[in-house]
Amino acid sequence: MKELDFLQDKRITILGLGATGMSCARYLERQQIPFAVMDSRSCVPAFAEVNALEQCQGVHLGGWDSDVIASSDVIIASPGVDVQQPQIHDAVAASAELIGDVELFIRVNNKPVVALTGSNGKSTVVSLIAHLAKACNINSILAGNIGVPVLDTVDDSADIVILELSSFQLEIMSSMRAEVGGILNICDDHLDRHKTMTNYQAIKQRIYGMSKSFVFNREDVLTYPENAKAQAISFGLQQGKTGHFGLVTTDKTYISFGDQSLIAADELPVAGQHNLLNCMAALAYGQLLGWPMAQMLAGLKTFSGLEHRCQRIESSDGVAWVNDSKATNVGATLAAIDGLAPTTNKLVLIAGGDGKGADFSPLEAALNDRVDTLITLGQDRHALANLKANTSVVDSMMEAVRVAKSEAQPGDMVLLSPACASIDMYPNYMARGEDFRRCIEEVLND
Ligand code: UMA
Ligand code: ADP
Repeated sequence: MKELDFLQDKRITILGLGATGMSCARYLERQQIPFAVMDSRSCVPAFAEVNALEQCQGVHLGGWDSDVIASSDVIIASPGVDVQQPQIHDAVAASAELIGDVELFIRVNNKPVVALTGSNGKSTVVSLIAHLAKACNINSILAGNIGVPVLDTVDDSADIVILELSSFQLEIMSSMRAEVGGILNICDDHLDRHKTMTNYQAIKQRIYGMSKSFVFNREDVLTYPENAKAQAISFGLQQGKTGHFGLVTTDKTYISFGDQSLIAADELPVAGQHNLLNCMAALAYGQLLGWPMAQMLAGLKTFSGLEHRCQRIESSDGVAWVNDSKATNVGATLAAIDGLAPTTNKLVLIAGGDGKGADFSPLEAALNDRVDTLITLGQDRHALANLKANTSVVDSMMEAVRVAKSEAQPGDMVLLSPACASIDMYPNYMARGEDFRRCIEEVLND
């Protein structure tokens, strides 16, 4: 680990006491560096744990304490904290240093890092990169937005750190020099926080300024890196030029590198075009890192995807019930509809939740052309229902599943792919997916 001089004798305030805030508090405790913590909520589950830490100099709950923020030398903000808030903005203007947990990690980390961002597919691709690393006998640590705060991951035997980065994390990072950095895609997301697509894209693009080589999506111009001199590998659904990944179709569809066919799509356990893109993106990382292609291709054949992402739920009624609760924006739901509609007879879609200020209109054509029945729930259910005639607007997941059951016959598919965050009804997308599974079980056993 590198020096911690930048934290010595500084007044440090951690904002947010969720997974990230607690990982920072535990880290500073291990380093014997004093800090204060703050949370907008007046009651936080981590209160007892943080209060018991020797280095914890104060726990401020129930809102921001402006005096404590104003007198901080270093502010460590959790990703969920909007750093444009006036108190934080003013403290930074008056010389406080604003960082996140990933920036702190990068400043003390000695291991090579690769980093990935994008609006959709991040967790799938970073997990795939870790899976390919294993297939190449490389020890990796997987952390970041995927749910494991970076400072909670200390593994001296690791050869490489694989970071999933959100826009919230990238916004307050500057020191990373990743071996490879990439953007999978950029679509409308988190605009309630970042306000404009231009701003959201600029924050995502920060990853290239902090990386030595790049991976980008040839078919999404918003992901193009500006620095044309760095080594870069692209991926896309069309055949790629020499040195780039794409698809070629001869007797069947293959992932290709230039004009060389590498692996047939039907040899992969994951379904849908979006997952072909995800496989290509992961291969591009491995290629830039010099990993052996034959071992990576063998690894691809044993990656079966992550929970709550286009995941089939076992049922005995002949209907394909698919849990895509992780589809928390319009782009993810479009990818799921495009990937799955061709594989089923009738498609019943359950969508809705907190739309985070997004424009739902890009869904309209897919809802009318590819979805047979639409059922909407959650805070933004009416906005979604307005896009398609005869939509069933419901008040609960149980009601959604009951309506879906009455609409679907054997050979049909019921897809939960909300295009929205879950926080209006659930603690997180996992809880929403589990509730979907529980409701299916109950309704099928009625
Ligand atoms: N809080 C405040 N004031 C605020 C906002 C939050 O006090 O204005 C407090 C909350 O009361 C709570 C704590 O901050 O006590 C929560 O912090 P947080 O929202 O940053 O959440 P963490 O538990 O630290 O989890 C974060 C990421 N959460 C967000 O970005 C919202 C997790 O990504 C990430 O896995 C984790 O760090 C580890 O790195 C989740 C996510 O939804 C999965 N990410 C978004 C996405 O994927 O679209 C970006
Ligand atoms: P993230 O971590 O970026 O949220 P995940 O891998 O968790 O991404 O996948 C979230 C959702 O995004 C999935 O449920 C799926 O519907 C959709 N998705 C996955 N890969 C892609 C992709 N390459 N392009 C568009 N959508 C995708």
